[in-house]
Amino acid sequence: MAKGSIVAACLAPHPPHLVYADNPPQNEPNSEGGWEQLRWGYERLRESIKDIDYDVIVIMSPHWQTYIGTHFLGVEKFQSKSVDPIFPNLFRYNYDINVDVELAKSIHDQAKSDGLAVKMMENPDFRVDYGTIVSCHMIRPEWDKPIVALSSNRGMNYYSVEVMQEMMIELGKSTAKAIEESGKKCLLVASNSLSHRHFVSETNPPEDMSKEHITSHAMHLWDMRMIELMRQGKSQQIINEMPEFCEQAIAETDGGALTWLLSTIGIPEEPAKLHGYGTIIGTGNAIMEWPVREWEAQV
Ligand code: 2X7
Ligand code: FE2
Repeated sequence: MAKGSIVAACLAPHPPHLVYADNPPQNEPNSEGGWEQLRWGYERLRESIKDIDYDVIVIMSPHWQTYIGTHFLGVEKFQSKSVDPIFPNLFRYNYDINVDVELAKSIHDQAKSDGLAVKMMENPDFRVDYGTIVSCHMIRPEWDKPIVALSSNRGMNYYSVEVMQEMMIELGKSTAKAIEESGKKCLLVASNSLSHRHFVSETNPPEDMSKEHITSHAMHLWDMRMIELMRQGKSQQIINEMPEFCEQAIAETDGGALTWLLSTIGIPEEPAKLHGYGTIIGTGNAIMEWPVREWEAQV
């Protein structure tokens, strides 16, 4: 059997506003658009990966929070309605998700044998978090690929960003090993915003773009710094600066998804492509792609 591989890794933020603004049939509320900079960024990402053959999306979302280890969706199919707890006016989405339980179990087993705390989530009535749903929808609105979904272990809340990162770096190595042994081609996704300080009230209508901007200059500077580091291939420096970034920008990378993603693709020195950047209720969001398939073709 041929070795499995990662075709591309993506930073793919999940504010439900993006789905709301796109008006897909799965979502109940209707909008007049909005957040086009980011939605065009997702268009560019979809265009960039449209001719790539891959089997499965492997995603970690900070909105599925687990406090004892990392959990994996472990049921073949989830079908229900996801209502955003903070924005029920924007996101009431009917989802129908297929899970690659075989690959999920392989990553779980590898992580377990590498000494990490892990659990398969086998409750068929479990409600899939909106972070996973929004990022997958924006990347692949056809929903024709199965997913492997990993929870965000809140190591940072119990300990520190440093401990969280040590755990995510190990989990990334286990993920990479299991993918290679699976023989499958995977699209890897970290579902999170960058700076995460948001406004506390909503405009009317929510898609009024005359009111949308970053919450502060400091948040802007942090977002631009992180994007530049990604574009320059300085993954190790991103990991080194993560404690300050999480603390000062209240960054959503605190859930570990970006660190896990960088570790899974070997903390690359190759540059990431920026497909788009924009703010959503004041938070900073970048759509990035590490085109791993292109680096491997060069070797
Ligand atoms: O989950 C989110 C987010 N990360 C950023 C902004 C707005 C809503 O939801
Ligand atoms: Fe979020």
